[in-house]
Amino acid sequence: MARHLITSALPYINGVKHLGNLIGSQLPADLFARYMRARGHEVLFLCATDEHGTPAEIAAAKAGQSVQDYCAEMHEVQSKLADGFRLSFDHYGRSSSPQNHKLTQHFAGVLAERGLITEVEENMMYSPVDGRYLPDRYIEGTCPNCGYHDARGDQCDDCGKLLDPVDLIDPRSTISGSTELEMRATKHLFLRQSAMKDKLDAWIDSKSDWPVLTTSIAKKWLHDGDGLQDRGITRDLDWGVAVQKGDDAWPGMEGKVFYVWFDAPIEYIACSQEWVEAGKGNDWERWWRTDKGADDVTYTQFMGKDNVPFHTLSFPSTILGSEEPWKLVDYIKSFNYLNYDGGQFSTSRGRGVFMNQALDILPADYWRWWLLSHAPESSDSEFTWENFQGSVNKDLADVLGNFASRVTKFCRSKFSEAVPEGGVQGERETQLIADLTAGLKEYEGHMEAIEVRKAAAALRALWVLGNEYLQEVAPWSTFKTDPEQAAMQIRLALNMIRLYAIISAPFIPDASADLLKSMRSEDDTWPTDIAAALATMPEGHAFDVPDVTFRKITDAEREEWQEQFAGQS
Ligand code: B3M
Ligand code: ZN
Repeated sequence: MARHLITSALPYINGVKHLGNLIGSQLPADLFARYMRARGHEVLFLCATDEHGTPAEIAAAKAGQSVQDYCAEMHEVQSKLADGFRLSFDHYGRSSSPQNHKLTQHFAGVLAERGLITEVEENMMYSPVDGRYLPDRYIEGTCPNCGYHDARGDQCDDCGKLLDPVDLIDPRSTISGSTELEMRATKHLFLRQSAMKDKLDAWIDSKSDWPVLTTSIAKKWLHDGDGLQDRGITRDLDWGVAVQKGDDAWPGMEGKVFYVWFDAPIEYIACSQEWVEAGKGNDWERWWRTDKGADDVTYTQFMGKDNVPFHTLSFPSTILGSEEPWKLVDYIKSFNYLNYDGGQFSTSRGRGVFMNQALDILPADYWRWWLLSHAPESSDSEFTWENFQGSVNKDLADVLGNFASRVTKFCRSKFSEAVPEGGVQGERETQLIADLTAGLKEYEGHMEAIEVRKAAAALRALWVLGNEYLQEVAPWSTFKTDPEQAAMQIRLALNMIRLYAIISAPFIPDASADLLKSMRSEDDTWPTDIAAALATMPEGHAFDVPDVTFRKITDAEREEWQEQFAGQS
C-alpha cells in the first residue's frame, strides 16, 4: 500500500466554475484519487477555494457584499457543487483560513531570513478619486502595440502583448473611470526566484517522466528572454494575508497583503491542517514533512496549463527556498483548455455550461464521462452538443446501460431474479476472460500514468467486450435449445455487470454504486483475477433489475440546450 497526496488547483472564489475549469483540474484529480483508493492505497485528496486577490474584491463589490460574506457564501456554493459532481475531496478548505494566514506568514519570514526576499521601491498607479493604488487589471487604456482601446494594465486582449500599466496610452481606472491617475512610490516585496534558477532547472530536468506540457512551460519561463524573473509577492489591497514575518510586523509593509499567488499554493499544506482541525484526520505532518514520514508520499498535482509556472517555479521556490523539510510535488499533470461550441466559455457573456447548470439538466455521471473521455490532454478540446449527445447515447446508454438492462431483464424473464445455475464454460468464455484480463491491464496502466482519455477508451473497450460476447453467444437463442448453456452465459454476464460497476466507479461513481446495489453486492474489491471476479456472485445469488442506468439525450433536448447555453453576444 502506497500513500498518495493529491491536490487539484484551487478554484477562484469569484463565481461558479464552468465545465472547462472542472475538467482542467478537479475532475481528473478526482478520477485519480478514486482509482488510487480503489486500488487500496492511502489517499489524501485536497482542494480549497482560492479566496484572496482582486477578483474576489471585485466580485464582492458587484454583489454588494463584504468580501468576507461573499467568500463564505461562495465557498458553500462551490462546495455543494463539488459534492454534486461527486468530487471526493477529503477536505475542501479555504485559502482565507487562519491556518493559511499563519503558514503564509511563516514562509515569508523564513524566506526573508534566507535572503530570498527583497524590498523594492516601485512606482505604482495611484487613483486619488478611488483613494487607492490600482492593481494592473483595474487599469485600462489604449494598447501601445496595436492601438486597441480597452487594453488592460497587464495584457492587451487584442494583440496579446503583456503590458505594464505605465505603457498604456490614456490610462483610466476601471473602478471609477477616473483618468487622474498618478504614479506614487511605494515599497513591495519580491521573491528572488532568479536566485533559485539553477536549483529549479536541475529539479525540472530530473522529472523526465512529466508531461511535456508541464516541462515545456516551466522551461520556457526558465530560459526565455532574460530568464526567470523575481516575482512581486505583495499588493496594496485590504483583503488577503497581512504582510508579516512570521508573527512579527514587517516595517514599511503596513496595510499590504501578500499576492494571491503567493498564499494560494501554501493553502495545499494549510488545507491538511484544516482537515485535522475539522476532525477528519489526525496527522497532517506525515503527508507534508519529510522529517515526519512524508518521504514515502507520492504527491501529484492537477492543474490547467496557465497555472503551471506557479507550480513549477514559484511555489517550489517557496518550498526549496525555505530549506525546511517540506514535501515537494512528484508529478504535475497539466491540461490544455476545453473550448465551447466553436468558441470559448465566457462568464461575462453566459456562454457555455457552468457547473450548477450542468447538474440542473443531467446527473453528474453524464458530464463526468464526457469530460473525462474528452479531457484536453494533448491539445485543446471542444465541447459540442452533438458530440456530447453521441457519447452519452452510445457509450453510456447503448454500451454500458443496455448491457446491464438486457442481461438482468432476460434473466428475470427466463430464469428468476437470481444468478441461474447450470452449464459449463467453454472456449468462448476462456477467450473472453483472456480479453478482459488484457483489457483491464491496459486500463490500469493508463490510470496509473494518468492518461485520462486513454483510460476512458480502455474502459469503454472493456464494456464493448461484454456486448460482443452477448451478441455472439446470444443467450436468448441458446435458451431455446440449451437452457443450461444460456444459464452459464447469463451467470457470467451478471458477474460482468458487477465487474463493470467496480472498475467504472472512478469515472461514473453514482451509476457504479447503483449497479453494484442492484447486484446486491457489497464487495467492491478491485479485481486482480478476472476469472475469480466473474465467479463472485454464485448460483442462486439474488439481484434486482436496475432502473435505467443511463437515458438517451433526444435531438430536441440537444437543440434546446444548444440554444439555452449559447450566451449573448
Ligand atoms: N485559483 C487559478 C485558477 O483557478 C488559481 C489556482 C490556484 S492553485 C494554488 O485557474
Ligand atoms: Zn494590443
